[in-house]
Amino acid sequence: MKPVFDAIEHSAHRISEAITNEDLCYGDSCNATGDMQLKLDIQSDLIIAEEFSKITAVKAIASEEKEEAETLHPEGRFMIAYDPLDGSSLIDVDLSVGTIYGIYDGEFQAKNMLAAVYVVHGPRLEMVTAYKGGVRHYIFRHGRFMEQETIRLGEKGKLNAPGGTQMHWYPHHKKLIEGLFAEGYRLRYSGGMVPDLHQILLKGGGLFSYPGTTDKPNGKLRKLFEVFPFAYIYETAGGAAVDDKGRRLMELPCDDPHETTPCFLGSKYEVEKMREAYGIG
Ligand code: FDP
Repeated sequence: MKPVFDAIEHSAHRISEAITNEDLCYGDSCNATGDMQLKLDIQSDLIIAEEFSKITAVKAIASEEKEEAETLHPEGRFMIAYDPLDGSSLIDVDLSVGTIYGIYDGEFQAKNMLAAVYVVHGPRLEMVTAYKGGVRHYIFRHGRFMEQETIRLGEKGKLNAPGGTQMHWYPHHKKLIEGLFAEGYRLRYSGGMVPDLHQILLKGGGLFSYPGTTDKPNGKLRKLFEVFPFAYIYETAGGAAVDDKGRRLMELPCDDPHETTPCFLGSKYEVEKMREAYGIG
């Protein structure tokens, strides 16, 4: 696994350089889910694919920017799914963005996940890994990632990050979000999944939700590229991660690489509140 983590670190550094130094310019292609694709998404994707192609232990990669998975080393062990630059529309207003990785032993199913990693491109370059039961935080300083504290979520937090268009929320979801605010939770939502979940993780807990809505019953966030890695990280940190039926996200099948699911990630207290509001026994 060490060479895989090294490749992720090299990619993070190179993507950070690209974000800092490249002109912002819109490409004329669309990604697989129809969003406009920024030039930086494409560059980040190329950087990551190039770094993984040097690692013989990496059997195949699947990118959020591509329709199909790609085989790199047929004899390799690891299958890696990644979102090269999540929240890239936030770059033109200089908010934080991130890269998300899920590392699998075997096919791309949550039950096969061995490790998950995300990188935050913010005022600083940071990385969080979940591997072998621990969630570790790293900050990039003087040319390398330096390990910080181990991360554990509290039983209950203070932050509420509610995604989705409010006019399309179902009444029970509105009740959940308003109930948390009525308990004193504070709104923290940038529109970037990586920094929004990073903030909740580092500040002790809360709830990030991206529900099914009347216009998007299956939510927006992709299981393989966004939801599974964060579910793995949150559970490893002592939190909970479920869908709108209260099922563990890590137990959901993935039938299509670009499949989405409603998701609720947080500390245990807030996820319990979600179950109550959604009428899940
Ligand atoms: P983006 O569309 O900017 O790439 O899945 C992508 C994502 O951002 C997440 O990072 C973010 O949490 C979510 O979409 C934000 O969606 P809304 O704008 O609907 O809140």
